[in-house]
Amino acid sequence: MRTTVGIIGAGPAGLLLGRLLQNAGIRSVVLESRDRPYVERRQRAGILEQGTADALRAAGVGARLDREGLEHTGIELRFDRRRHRVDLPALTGSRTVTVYAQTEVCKDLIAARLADGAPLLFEAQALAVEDAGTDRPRVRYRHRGREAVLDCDYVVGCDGFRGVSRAAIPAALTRTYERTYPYGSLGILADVAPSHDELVYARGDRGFALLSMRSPSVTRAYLQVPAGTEAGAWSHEEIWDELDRRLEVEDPAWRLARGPVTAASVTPMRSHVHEPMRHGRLFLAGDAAHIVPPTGAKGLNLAVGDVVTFARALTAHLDTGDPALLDAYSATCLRRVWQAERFSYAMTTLLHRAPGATGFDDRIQLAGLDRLTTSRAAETELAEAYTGFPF
Ligand code: RFL
Ligand code: PHB
Repeated sequence: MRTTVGIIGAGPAGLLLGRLLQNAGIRSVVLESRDRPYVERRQRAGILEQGTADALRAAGVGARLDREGLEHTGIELRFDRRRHRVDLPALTGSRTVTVYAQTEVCKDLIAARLADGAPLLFEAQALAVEDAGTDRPRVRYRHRGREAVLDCDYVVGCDGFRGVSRAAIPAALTRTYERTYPYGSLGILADVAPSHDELVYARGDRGFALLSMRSPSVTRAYLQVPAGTEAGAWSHEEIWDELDRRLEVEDPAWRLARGPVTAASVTPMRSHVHEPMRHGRLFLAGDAAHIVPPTGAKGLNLAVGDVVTFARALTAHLDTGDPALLDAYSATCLRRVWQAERFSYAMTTLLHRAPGATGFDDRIQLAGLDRLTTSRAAETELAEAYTGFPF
């Protein structure tokens, strides 16, 4: 098989890239190792930055997002039994975020691609990217038990943190930067209306808790847990009890509503950046190139920024013959990536309690949070980063 752009992975990065290229009249083939139900059900991100929601609308896949997405104009910070609301549009000149699950973004993009009749192969596992440094890169893959080759003009590795594309960039040309955090994140979904109408980020003496949502009737919540914790190690009762403790405030009117937990999983927390994000005609996008801890809600949004940048650059190159934007792809993306890395790290270390944290560490965190409630400059920095850096 031959195509212009071979896309490895049908997560949000690969699927949106396929859509953007389709809109620009550029042929592509998407290879995805899993089956469609798996890709459509995998529970992950839930917060879309302003720029991400706008990019989905501009790509023509915003209709259900506009009907069902929940636009949020603030987040709440909790610490020391106090609560503080951060008013996002007041601090950023109108920017907001939208609660719309990654599962729904993927469903919308898959439906659009299939309706267009554009090639999307499920259960097609890329085995290797070959000849990335030449003008005829190829993807070797296995589909329905048979090995095949996809000949491409360009390959974009959107195959996530555990994909194969990164390995096609020679180690001698590569630098990776990594930090693993000494805790994990236990996430649950529960069939109960969210107890607050905006997201709540809480720093407790026993660790971090986050109250989020997927819809007006589904709560999503996270707890900091010791690294290596298994999801089954906590009973549902224990999870609610711990959320209750960490979200506690002076306000007697506050109550955490409990309901049946329908999913629970633990994610290790790490920061990781692979540089460069390009080698010859192979480009990396999304989690294939960088990972952030979930605290800043940046992973999905970074993936969208990368593929918007790539689609613009390739379109300009094919239209005008000028490769300048393609040549700048890695540097352009990495600037934004490092801002998101910095913000996710700052949010994580501000709100999580490390094992062995001292009284001094606690006081520094509380002073940081207190600063956010008393300085418009500090709060503006948070609001700008949370609603997203420009693409
Ligand atoms: P994905 O979504 O991992 O998709 C990669 C796809 O590639 C496929 N694949 C292959 N296909 C073919 N051949 C191979 N050899 C392949 N190897 C892998 C995989 O099956 C998969 O379908 O990467 P992508 O597209 O870069 O998207 C990144 C996002 O998924 C990720 O950054 C976010 O989910 C991170 N994240 C969050 N991001 C946010 O912006 N806001 C959030 O609120 C947020 N919350 C989260 C999160 C991630 C979480 N977990 C589980 C990691 C909450 C959690 C719990
Ligand atoms: C989520 O709803 O999954 C979510 C929200 C905010 C975050 C991380 C995850 O910071």
